[in-house]
Amino acid sequence: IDFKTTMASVEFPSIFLNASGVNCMTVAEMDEMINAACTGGVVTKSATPQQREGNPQPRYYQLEHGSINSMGLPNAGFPYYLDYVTREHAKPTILSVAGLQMSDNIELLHKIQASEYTGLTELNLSCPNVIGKPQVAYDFEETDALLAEIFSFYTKPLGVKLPPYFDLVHFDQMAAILNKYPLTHINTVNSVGNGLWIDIDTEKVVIKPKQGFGGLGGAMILPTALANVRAFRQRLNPSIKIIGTGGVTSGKDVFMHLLCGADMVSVGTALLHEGVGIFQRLTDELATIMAEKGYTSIEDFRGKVQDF
Ligand code: RRO
Repeated sequence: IDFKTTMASVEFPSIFLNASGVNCMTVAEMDEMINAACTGGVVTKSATPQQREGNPQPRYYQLEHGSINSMGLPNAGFPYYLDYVTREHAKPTILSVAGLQMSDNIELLHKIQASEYTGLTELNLSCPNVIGKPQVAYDFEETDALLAEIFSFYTKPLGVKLPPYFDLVHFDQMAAILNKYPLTHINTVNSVGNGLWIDIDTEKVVIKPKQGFGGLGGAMILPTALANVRAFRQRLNPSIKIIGTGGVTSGKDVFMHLLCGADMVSVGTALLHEGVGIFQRLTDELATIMAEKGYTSIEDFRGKVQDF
């Protein structure tokens, strides 16, 4: 079975990507994603203008059915990631960027526009963990104004990383905004922001930053991720592709993301726990499900989830 896919004229050898933040902080980690079997390419850690250490440790904790993190955007700085994606690689790259304020986002995109890089960029509008900074994409007016300003000068392929939404009206409102702009894709969902977990022996929260509040990932967020993929696929222009992110641990989960309309699928928490070998396993499991159902191509079922 052929799992090649094209997004914004970029040809990916497989539908699988890392979720930004996992296995993509350093050149060695990004190379490992590119060189691993069955990956489509690599998404960089979200880059800020300057290098950052991030929040105090411990800032990641594995839960029974997922994870909680408040990393706080540790990254090697925008020039490091721009340099990486501008070099030749065996598979495509997606440059993830995250301004700490609106002026940063504009400045980063001006730099990409002026650079040699012609590949995909993804603007992270949904980091839940920078102390004192709300998730941009929960402010609809601000998101609209930011995209209007960006597309007044930006002509390269650009997508956005979105936080999960939980109300159908919010899907309507955000899709109406996104449909005004020539976005290549959305990536949905970022972690479910500001969850909390407690160790009952110590009676303490399990991560240090933000009094224990952090973004949830992994199996526990799969239903939220599927809902966001489907809701946006039903509302967005067909030209805006969807990277489905959230809760993937098996080929079944990938199959559900694709049924909801995902064009590509990315893996965060499960990649962190299992390593890049997970992409071969997911590919084999997906191929088995497809063979059982008589599907020979993803197009046979993509976006074709049926109502009850
Ligand atoms: O670095 C982080 O704390 C982080 C980011 Br930028 C993000 O977008 N999502 C997340 O769960 N953690």
